[in-house]
Amino acid sequence: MLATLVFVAPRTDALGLTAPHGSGARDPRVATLARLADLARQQARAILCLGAPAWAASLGLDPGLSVAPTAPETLAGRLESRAVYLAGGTTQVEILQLAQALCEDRREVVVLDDACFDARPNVHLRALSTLRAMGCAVAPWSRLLADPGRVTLGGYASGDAALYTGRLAPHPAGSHFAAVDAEVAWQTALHRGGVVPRQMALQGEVRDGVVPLYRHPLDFNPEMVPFTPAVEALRRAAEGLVGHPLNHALVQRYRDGRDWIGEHSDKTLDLVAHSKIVNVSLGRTRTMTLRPKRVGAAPAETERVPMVDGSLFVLGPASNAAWLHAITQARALEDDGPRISITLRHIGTFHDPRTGAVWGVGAPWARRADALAALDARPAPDREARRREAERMLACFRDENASEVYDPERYAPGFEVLDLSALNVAV
Ligand SMILES: O=C(O)CCC(=O)C(=O)O
Repeated sequence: MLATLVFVAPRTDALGLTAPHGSGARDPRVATLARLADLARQQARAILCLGAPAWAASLGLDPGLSVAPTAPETLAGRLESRAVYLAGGTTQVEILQLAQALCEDRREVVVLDDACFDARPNVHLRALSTLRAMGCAVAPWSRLLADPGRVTLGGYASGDAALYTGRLAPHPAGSHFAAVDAEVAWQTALHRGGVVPRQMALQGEVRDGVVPLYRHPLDFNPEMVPFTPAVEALRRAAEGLVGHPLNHALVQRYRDGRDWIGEHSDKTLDLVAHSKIVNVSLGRTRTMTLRPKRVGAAPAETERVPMVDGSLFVLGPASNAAWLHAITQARALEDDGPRISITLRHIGTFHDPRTGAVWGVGAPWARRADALAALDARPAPDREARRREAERMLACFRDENASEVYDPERYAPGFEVLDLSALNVAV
């Protein structure tokens, strides 16, 4: 039997939760508990709710799962599974007694620390150290996502963003992370002359020497190579999930918990309209934050997605337009070892490095022949012209970060520069 998940709220006011589930207001702690309930249901875990039926109902759980937290020893005897996870509140004496009874029975008790709350943080911390001293383990709630089954945590951001687990076939040699890490030629990237705090590589569908071109705020794109075998297998799984081609992969390596990427929305200049973006995560869990661009959005509206090993995060066009995302530096709870992310996109702009032609959705010319004819008809743009074009492109990128509206027209009539290198004094 899969481990039991026990939601604890002997007194509903004890957790200091301000916005009950379904009230319309967002309280990130309620959202976390509701996600956890959703996850446990999908994993067919036994769920028990210690507290009032209204508390169970507020998490979207069957109020019938509610049990009064009396007689902890009897309750411990009724829980059949070897491992028991605790979420919600930890400070009530009945909970400490239940945990003690379970530990004495040599069960594995895991306190899901980032899904436990109390209106009085100091009391909460004291309860946590008591639970540790009893022999309870402490882990983030994303630990439950490590089970191999399929889970979908949907409804992030504007509603078209979701985290999927259990979608990848096992790698024949044991680890997708090790395979990708070994076959990718990692490079250092620069933005406005500064080193980007993570390693990068570019792979794509290279056809007859023509490459898909994705422009975003970087001084130079790493050299693009055709998909390597382990990346190709992941790309196919991601294509199966979203149901459209993904011809471009930005592969990034966060060397440890100090590497990060700042808040941004993905640039739509070169994306096929309305396509989805997929982030495959390998290795250590890191958190993606999602924050509404809306002016006046409350900090509490920020959502936190645990990007666990083997998960696929789908970012739909509505969420990309209205929300910013980032990978924050690791916090104490998170494991700060290396993580690889593979961001897969459907690119509609193409570049032929032999001729310099650029055509497609993000270029002034829709067709290759027209791009070539234009190149033949005029002298190559000088450095000042390229600088002006790169400056215009950067201004559009900034505008897209600030605007909640998906508007491909912001980039009209399109760009020929490949990157922002023309903005560098040294170039
Ligand atoms: O590492 C990740 O999962 C996020 C990458 C990302 O946001 C990007 O490349 O735009």
